[in-house]
Amino acid sequence: MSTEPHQAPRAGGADAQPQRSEVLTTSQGVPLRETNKSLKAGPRGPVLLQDHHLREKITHFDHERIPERAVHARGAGAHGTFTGYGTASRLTNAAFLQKDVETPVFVRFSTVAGSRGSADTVRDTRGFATKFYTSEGVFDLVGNNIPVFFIQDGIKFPDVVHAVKPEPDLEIPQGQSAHNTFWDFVSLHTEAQAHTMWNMSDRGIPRSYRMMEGFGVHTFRFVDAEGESCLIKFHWKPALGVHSLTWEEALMINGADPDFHRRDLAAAIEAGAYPEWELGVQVFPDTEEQMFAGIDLLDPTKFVPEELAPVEPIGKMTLNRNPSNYFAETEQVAFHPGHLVPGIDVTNDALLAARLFSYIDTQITRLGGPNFSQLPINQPHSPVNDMQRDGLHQHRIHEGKAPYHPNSVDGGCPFMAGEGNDATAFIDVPEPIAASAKERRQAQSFDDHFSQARLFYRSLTGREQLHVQQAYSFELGKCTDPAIRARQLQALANIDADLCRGVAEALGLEAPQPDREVPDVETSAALSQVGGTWPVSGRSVGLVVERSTPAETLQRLASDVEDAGMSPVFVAPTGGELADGSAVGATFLTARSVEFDAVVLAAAPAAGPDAHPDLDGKAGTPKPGEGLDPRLVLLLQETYRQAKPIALAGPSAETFGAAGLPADGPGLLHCDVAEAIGQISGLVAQHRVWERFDSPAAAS
Ligand code: HDD
Repeated sequence: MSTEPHQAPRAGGADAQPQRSEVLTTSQGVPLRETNKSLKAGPRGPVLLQDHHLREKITHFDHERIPERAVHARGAGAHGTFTGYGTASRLTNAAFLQKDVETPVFVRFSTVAGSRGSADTVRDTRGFATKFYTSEGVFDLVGNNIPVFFIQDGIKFPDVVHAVKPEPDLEIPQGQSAHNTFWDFVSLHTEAQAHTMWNMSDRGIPRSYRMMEGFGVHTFRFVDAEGESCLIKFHWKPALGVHSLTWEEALMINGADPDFHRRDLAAAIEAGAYPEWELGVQVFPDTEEQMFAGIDLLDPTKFVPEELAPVEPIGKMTLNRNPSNYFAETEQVAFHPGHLVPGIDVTNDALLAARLFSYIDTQITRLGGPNFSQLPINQPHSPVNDMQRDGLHQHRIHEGKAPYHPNSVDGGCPFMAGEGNDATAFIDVPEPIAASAKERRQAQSFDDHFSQARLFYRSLTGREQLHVQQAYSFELGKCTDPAIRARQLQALANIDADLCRGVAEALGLEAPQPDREVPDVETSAALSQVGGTWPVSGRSVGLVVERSTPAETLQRLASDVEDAGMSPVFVAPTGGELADGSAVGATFLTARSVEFDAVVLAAAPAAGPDAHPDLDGKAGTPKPGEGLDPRLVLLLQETYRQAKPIALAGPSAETFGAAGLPADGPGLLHCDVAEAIGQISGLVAQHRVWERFDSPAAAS
């Protein structure tokens, strides 16, 4: 079964409008003879107002930009398919979750704080929003890569966003939380501490959108055909595992390739390494208390450890097509947590309530009116038969005379679901509302702001904990207000004494004592990213070669990398053609270590006259023809520092020493061309050579 597009002109489909070979016209379809010169009174005379083409062209250009999203402005999207496993059938009658039902999807990943042109690898939460074009209408799952949120009530959203966005006087810093106002807010408003802890961990700097989990955050409801309901939390699990950059990599990438995540997603899809996630749910009984294991399921600053409620897989998503036009698709896509389908309903989470209002409201400004769901990327693939009429940018030509219900003028059309037809309708769960006084107050079960931050921190390995400590030290080191630092240290003292001590030491301050009792926690092994092996699909391998590298070596290495599902990039001292006719993918000047998950040397070029002088000071200054090219030394040292595997497939084992690396360092291989990629991919599957971090020349 599949949900075919209905009535919508599909981006990239037959109605797409590429640059065509036909005659250039005005917007009114009038053919043009000239578009490069304006109409003037003589070749050097003034431009004439009557030049309609000039005015039309410039006017359209003047209005090409729309307001960027207030949050999540920077993003990347992709099309794909979701297939239901049928395992959710016992819990919900949502059609797209039934067995083998295929549903088209569009996903937009994003950072939260930065503006549309900001860098991809800043420390931040990532958005993970999925639009399912189901046979029963659009369902949007608008989640993040972190399962908890900063605030418990949507009325605080403008506050947290104003605090993290650039400070308003100078609009500094861009896409960063390392500044006074952010830490001022989270230290005063301690319910933000759990989310902040996740941000300071490696989850805040993902290796790739393809390697992130996604979370619906709120508790939702599933409802079956009999009206039985249960509470659920949505989880996306990436097939490639959850992996992160090191902080040093993130900083370097921000300069070397600010589009790193966007490029990585598109390149993997282009190479056929289609990213995949399994959708799963944690299931809880829909009791009156809506509590589970002492956790208030309506508190979005809390998550439920998987050890207490396992994630049950209910379907799989594959992203297999890049957008053909960024603006039309990725920019104009409009998500909304209120876009629900029969079988899925909301709960009384106060954060969700504000979202149900906010998203439709924001689209009206951003997309210029109430008809944004008529944009191709937002159109449901199921029939739309609403009674909304007119408004800015109305694209439909509605027929009939009676867009109201009930009516007799148009024969009573359209009818309600169930009135002589078999359409399934959205049913609101008839949840009893307890009689209570109106009040601006939070339940007591929302009061504990620290134990889940502690739970997360204590579940990490020592290496990951060190990263957290370094991240807090960096961010608070950028805070210039001593009172804010002191207040945040107090919050850390309540979370974990060792963490607090480490950060205090880095800041040159005294570690405070806890100022309250925080309930102790069971740790959750599922939260650590270290350990395990994962598919290497779409990983990038730098193959260092030179013009003289034999064609068979080039071909063997490239085909072995591709056969392993990874992407080869030939890196050579200069650009041009290689012995097998293929092109150099990156030169020593343009390539940077952070672009590769592993490096294999088929050659070890010596310093040449083209060595970049700026790098000579850093990497030694061999004379031309003597010693390794200093740019190669830099590439190898950085790759080593970031604990990524390096193989010598040709050059002698002394090459490691010549690059200043310990010959017996972990993850340094010396092998035949025929074995190199097999050995390398075994190490890439672990994401990093973790034991390398314990050796002196490595970063942490
Ligand atoms: Fe939000 C965008 C995720 C709370 C108001 N949000 C937005 C996007 C994601 C999230 C992924 C980008 C969608 C896209 O790619 O177009 N937001 C979340 C999550 C939240 C959350 C997981 C908490 C669990 N958001 C939240 C609250 C409010 C908003 C409490 C307001 C009361 N969010 C917005 C917004 C945005 C948005 C301002 C900006 C652009 C848009 O909606 O379409 O309305």
